[in-house]
Amino acid sequence: KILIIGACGQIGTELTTKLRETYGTNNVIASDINTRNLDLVNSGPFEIIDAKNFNAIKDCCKNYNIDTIYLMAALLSATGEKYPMEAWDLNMNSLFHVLNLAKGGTIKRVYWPSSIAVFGPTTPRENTPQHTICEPTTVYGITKQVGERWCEYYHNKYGVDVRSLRYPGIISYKAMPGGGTTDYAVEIYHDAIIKGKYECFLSENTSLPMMFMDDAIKATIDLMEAPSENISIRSSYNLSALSFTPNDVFESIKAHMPSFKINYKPDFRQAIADSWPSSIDDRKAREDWNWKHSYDLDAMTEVMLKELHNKYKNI
Ligand code: VAH
Repeated sequence: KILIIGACGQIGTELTTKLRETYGTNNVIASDINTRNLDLVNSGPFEIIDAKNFNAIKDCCKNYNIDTIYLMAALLSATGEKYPMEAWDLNMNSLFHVLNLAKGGTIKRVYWPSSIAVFGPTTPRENTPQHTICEPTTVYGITKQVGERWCEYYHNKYGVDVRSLRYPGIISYKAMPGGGTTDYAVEIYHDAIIKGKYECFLSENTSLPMMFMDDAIKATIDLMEAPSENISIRSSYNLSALSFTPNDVFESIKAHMPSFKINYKPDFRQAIADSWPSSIDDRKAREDWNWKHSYDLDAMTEVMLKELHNKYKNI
C-alpha cells in the first residue's frame, strides 16, 4: 500500500488522484498536516500526519501496512526564504524519517521530489547537464541539493530504493502552488479569467524550465514503476518539458483572450529565478526509463483556460 505525505499540496493533490485511479482508492493513504483540501480528505483514506514526526509516520505505515511512500511535503523556494529554519527542519527531517523507515525494511520504495532549485548562478544555464555544478542560493535549493546526496547515500550504503526527479516549475488548475518562484505561471491563468489582467512578479524575459502537471505526474509514476536495474541516477533525475518566459505565456493566453493585459513588477523572487537554469538536459531520464513530455505551451494554455473557465463560471 502507498502513503502520500503532503497529499493536499499542488502536486500531492493530483498525485493522490492518479495513484488511486491506478492502484485503487483503498491502497493509497493520503496524509497532510491539516485538512485544507476537503475534496481530497473525503475521497479516500486520509490521516493527519506531521511530516516532521517520525513516530506518526511509522505508526501510520504499521497500521496500513504501507510499503511505498511518496514524500511530497516541503516549504518551497519563496516561502523558504521567509522561514529558512522551518524550511530546513521540514524538508530535511521528513526525508530522514522516510529514509530511515526504508533502511529498517518497513518501506520498500520511496519517492522524493527534488527541483531545478538545486542549480545556482554558477551552473551552466542552457541545457543544464545531469552532472554539473550545484551552488544553490536558496534554502529550499540547499535542502534539495543535500537531500539528493542523502538519497544516493542511503541507496549505496543501505540499498534503499529511493527515486527522485528534479521538477521544473509545474502548472496545474486543480490546486494552487504553495509559495514557489514559478507560481506566476499558474496565477496568470487564474487572473486572465478573473481580472482580464495580470501583474507579474518576474520580468517578461525570464525563461524558466516548466511542465504541465499531467506530464509531471506521468513522469513520477513512470519512474516509480521502472525496474530498479534501469535506474542509473540515485540522486535525482533532470526532467524537462518546456521553457518559457512570462511574455510567452502572455502571448499564448492572448491568442484566446485578445483583451488580456499584463504588467511586470519584479519582486524578491526575480533574484531566485535569475539563479536557476533556463533549460534542462534530461537525456538520462529519456534513456533510462523512456521519459517524454506531451504538453507544449499552447496545449497547456488550452487546457488551463478551458478548465478554469469551467471552475469560475460556477462561482
Ligand atoms: C518553486 N515550484 O518555485 C517550486 C519549484 C522549480 C521550482 O521547486 O520553488
